[in-house]
Amino acid sequence: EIDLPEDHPRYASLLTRHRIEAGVEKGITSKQGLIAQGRGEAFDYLLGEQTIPSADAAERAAAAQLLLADHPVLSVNGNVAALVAPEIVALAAAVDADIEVNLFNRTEKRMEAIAAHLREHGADEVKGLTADGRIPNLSHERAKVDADGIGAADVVVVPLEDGDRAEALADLGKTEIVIDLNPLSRSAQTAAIPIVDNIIRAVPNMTAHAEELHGSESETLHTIVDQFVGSDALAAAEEAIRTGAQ
Ligand code: PTJ
Repeated sequence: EIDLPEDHPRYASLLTRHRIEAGVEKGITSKQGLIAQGRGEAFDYLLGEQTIPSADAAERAAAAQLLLADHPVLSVNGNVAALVAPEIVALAAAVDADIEVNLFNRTEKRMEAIAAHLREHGADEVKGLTADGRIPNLSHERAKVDADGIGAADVVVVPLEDGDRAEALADLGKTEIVIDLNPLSRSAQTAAIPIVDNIIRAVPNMTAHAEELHGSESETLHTIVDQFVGSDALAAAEEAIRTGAQ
């Protein structure tokens, strides 16, 4: 990490930018990832760079959904790896999920670099390299998944995902948890649980909720999931962005 003044008013944002830049230099993040980050930042600025109450509720519902899942998988792309590798490893441990590298702009080199980066941060097993499964209705490279990973998952967390892929995964009957700062994106609109928050805040908060909910009766977890309404959370996020109200 570089030396940033912690009292700088935009400290968190500068740190995030630096991590994405370092990700590009390390061969983890794609150049398009820089553009995606800029887009996300604009929404985060309008949200006040904070987890709004509806996002916290979504993170809690996501934790409950992951604890209820038979085979949860956390999908990791080049931006996610650069921003929150150790935090993804911690979430996977808290909810007993697989981690799978799944790229929009897939290259073997970047797949390997991301898997190595996740292992450096404590992941024992990283899926995605076998690529013996396919998501129907997507072009060849974009459709590749592991048959025993995302292919067999009942619940998938897809952060910063492209809309086409989010739709194709939902069409497969997977319960999708999407993390995306844009409440109007197709990914967020497609998700069973849309989380409109910066991934930097969302993932540790999901882990904290999972740790708190660990050991709860499945009935309690089901109630938390059922009480969460995705369309309401998206409307609340849009309202917060437009008016500053929460
Ligand atoms: O590593 P790859 O090849 O899989 O590519 C990853 C990117 C992100 C480049 C690719 O999936 C892509 O182009 O995504 P989009 O279509 O730009 O969508 C990314 C979405 O994530 C946008 O809606 C952004 O607002 C949002 N976003 C960006 N940064 C963050 C974010 N959401 C939460 N936290 C962020 N830090």
